[in-house]
Amino acid sequence: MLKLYYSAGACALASHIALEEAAADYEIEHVNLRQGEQRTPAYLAINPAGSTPALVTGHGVLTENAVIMDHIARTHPEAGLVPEPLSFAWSRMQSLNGWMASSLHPAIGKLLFGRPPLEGEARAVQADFALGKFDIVEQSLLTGPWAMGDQYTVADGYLSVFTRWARQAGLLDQTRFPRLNDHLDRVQARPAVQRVLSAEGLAPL
Ligand SMILES: N[C@@H](CCC(=O)N[C@@H](CS)C(=O)NCC(=O)O)C(=O)O
Repeated sequence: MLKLYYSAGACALASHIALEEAAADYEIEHVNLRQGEQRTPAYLAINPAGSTPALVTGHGVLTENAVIMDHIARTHPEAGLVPEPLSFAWSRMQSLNGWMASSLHPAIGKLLFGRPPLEGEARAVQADFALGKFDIVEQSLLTGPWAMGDQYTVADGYLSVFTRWARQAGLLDQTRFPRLNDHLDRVQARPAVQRVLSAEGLAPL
């Protein structure tokens, strides 16, 4: 059985959604980031990087949402959570997931969860920077109805993590981001996503 280490509402939500959408055989274990559980020797033995998610598989541990989600999707092909593996569409989805991991996540993460918290001018500059990343998705990357067009893929659950954070912080303005708001509503309406949110003690926003 697969085992996902996650922190409620954090980016591991994307991998958790992929597991549930795939109807995978899995269990979850919470890592309390606020209490520093990600830095305990027990957790560092699982993921030396001290971050969530980590997925324990029969072959070893995988980290990084983009990799974990792709592994889940390709080992559960019947769920259809990625375009045809090794097709150009599959590579385009990987481009989007890689960009979210390297660009969107750090930008919104620093704005909302930076330590120490950003204030004043520094916060305003970071807000401009992060919301500019959402502009890119809104205007160019989100072809709709799903991130990759007609097919729901793991990229949709991943994108919803960051739009949830933005909406919760009052930053996902309906006028500026109509497509992102519509997309988040559509993701949160999926039964698998609702089960995952409930399992993490969260509700659709
Ligand atoms: N690129 C990584 C990012 C992992 C990451 O930064 N996770 C955060 C939660 S969203 C974490 O566990 N941070 C640990 C900490 O704050 O010490 C992924 O997508 O898996």
